[in-house]
Amino acid sequence: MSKRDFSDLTICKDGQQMLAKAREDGVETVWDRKRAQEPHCGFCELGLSCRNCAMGPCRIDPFGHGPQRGVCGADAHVIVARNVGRCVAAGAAAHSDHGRDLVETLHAIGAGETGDYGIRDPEKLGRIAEELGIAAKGKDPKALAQAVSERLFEDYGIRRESPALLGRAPQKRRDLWKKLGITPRGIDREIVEMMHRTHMGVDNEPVSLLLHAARVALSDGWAGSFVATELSDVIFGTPTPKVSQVNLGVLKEDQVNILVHGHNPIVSEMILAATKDPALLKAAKAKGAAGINLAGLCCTGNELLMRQGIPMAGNHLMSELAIVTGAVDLIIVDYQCIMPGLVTVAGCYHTKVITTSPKAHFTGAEHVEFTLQNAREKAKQAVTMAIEAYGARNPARVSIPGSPVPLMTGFSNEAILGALGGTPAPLLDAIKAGKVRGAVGIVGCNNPKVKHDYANSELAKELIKRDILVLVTGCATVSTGKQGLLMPEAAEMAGPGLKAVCKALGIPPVLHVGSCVDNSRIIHLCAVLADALGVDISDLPVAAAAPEWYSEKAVSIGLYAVASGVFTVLGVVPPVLGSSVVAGLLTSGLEGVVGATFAVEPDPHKMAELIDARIKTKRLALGLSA
Ligand code: BF8
Ligand code: SF4
Repeated sequence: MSKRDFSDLTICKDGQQMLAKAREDGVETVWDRKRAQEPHCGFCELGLSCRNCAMGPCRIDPFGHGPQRGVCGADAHVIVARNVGRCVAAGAAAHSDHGRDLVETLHAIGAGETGDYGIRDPEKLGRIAEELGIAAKGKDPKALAQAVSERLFEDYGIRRESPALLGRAPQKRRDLWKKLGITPRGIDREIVEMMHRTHMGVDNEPVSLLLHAARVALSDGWAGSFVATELSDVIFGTPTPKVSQVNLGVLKEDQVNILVHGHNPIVSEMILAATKDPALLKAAKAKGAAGINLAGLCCTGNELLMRQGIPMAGNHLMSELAIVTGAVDLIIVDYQCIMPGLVTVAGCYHTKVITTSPKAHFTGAEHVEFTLQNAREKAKQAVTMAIEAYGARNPARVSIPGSPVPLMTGFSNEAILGALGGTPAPLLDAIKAGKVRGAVGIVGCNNPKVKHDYANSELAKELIKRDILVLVTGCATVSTGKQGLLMPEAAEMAGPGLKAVCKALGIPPVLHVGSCVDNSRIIHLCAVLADALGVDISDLPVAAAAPEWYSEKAVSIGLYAVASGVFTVLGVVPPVLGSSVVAGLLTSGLEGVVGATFAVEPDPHKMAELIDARIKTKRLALGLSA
């Protein structure tokens, strides 16, 4: 592949340079492996293959010439719906199990079982306690931590009518869920029930399967992810606006470079603390390094960026390329979205890979297990390993591309409402006046099937031009941040209304609201706006988009957005086209059931048109100008 071709793979200059270096260094990347897989299996792409039991595996012939039923008799619709169900269950499990780790952390703080973690936002803890019916006034934060965590533990398993924070959804929406029988009960319960239903011979009706998938997804969005977000704020601090930097240029040639990768701030926050340890800084200097530099990848990077302003080296598809710089001494991971290929790439350089979670071991990586009791000490051990690895760095193989781009971050709902004077009224006024015509969450990933960062950033540019405020989470943050869209100066790229609002508030037209579990912040904000207007979420001029999605978590997010009433556009076709019933329900039938659907559109410009049309319809229905 010539150098020029790399611009077909990614729009990022730092990415293109590192792809060229990977080629020179003989390193295989995700794009090479994707090519080796092509053509992908056509049955699987349509969702028409099943390996749920040992009478199979089975596949349905989409052209009608071959078998139309699996060995058990399941037809295309059942097979596709079961596959969607399992996909949502896996995504919801990932978010929610991450949330569970934070409940356990909060509980350990309350019980005095960890000296390494504490409560940085006791005020938010008090607010959540009151919301859960626990009197907070005058209570010791540790006692509150215990009471709140006990209640949130119950969201996972014990039979309850609904999760603790579901009351945040508008009453109309909750009534609808109740009517449809999809109010989530326990998080674990919904996920287990999906695994049960998709076992051979249980739920064999696609509509029933999809409704339960919605229930599972709602238990993610309004419970599992919500818990992860809210407790991360309590333990590590609620984000406030600040400026940081993004792209591979945040790596430093003369310093020990450590990357945190994965999702849970429980690990990355401890690494951050260890990088400031005077003894370790001294040790780094003794090795000839000017300091210890920490940067983030993917969602744990987002967590540190939002709260601590730690720079981002890149997103999902940049994780291997970061190592190709030859400047990364240590990459420390917890779980989710960490490609196993990372270990192989690291093996081509001096880079150490450390795994930390008992749930996520990688062959070829060193395992340093973090617990709530040893995290501080293990973080120091990891940083010491990074300093040692720095000594083995080969300067001749180091190439750090580009210079970092500034970005503004930290827009928690508290910060957004704070900037508006403590009430959503000014935002609603701007929406009513048509200055801000609507809001769209651009969420999620990169996928090597899509030109890296192109769809995420192009969609954001198109939307802000149309006076539509954009909120970003997850890997879309880095995509848009690298294009300069997360700085207040980007207001110049927005339409006249949005530009004026951004200038008045000193904010960018694309707001960074966090990691993927923080999409719960977006649906919460939707609920606040809907309540203030006295309408349901499905009446709002809002939408969601996942232009470059790849993960099962993204499917769960998309489905809880839709089930909450938010029109959601996907840029990558999900494996459902093998069933007209499932595809039809997801892209049109759900409208009459939950007031929103999915759409699939790979072209970001057409995607913007679809979203714009939706926003127009919703604005007119509210009696506002288009
Ligand atoms: O949870 S955006 S590639 S890193 S799945 Fe993964 Fe997608 Fe990135 Fe975070 Ni979210
Ligand atoms: Fe085949 Fe049915 Fe078994 Fe699936 S569950 S592998 S369709 S026999």
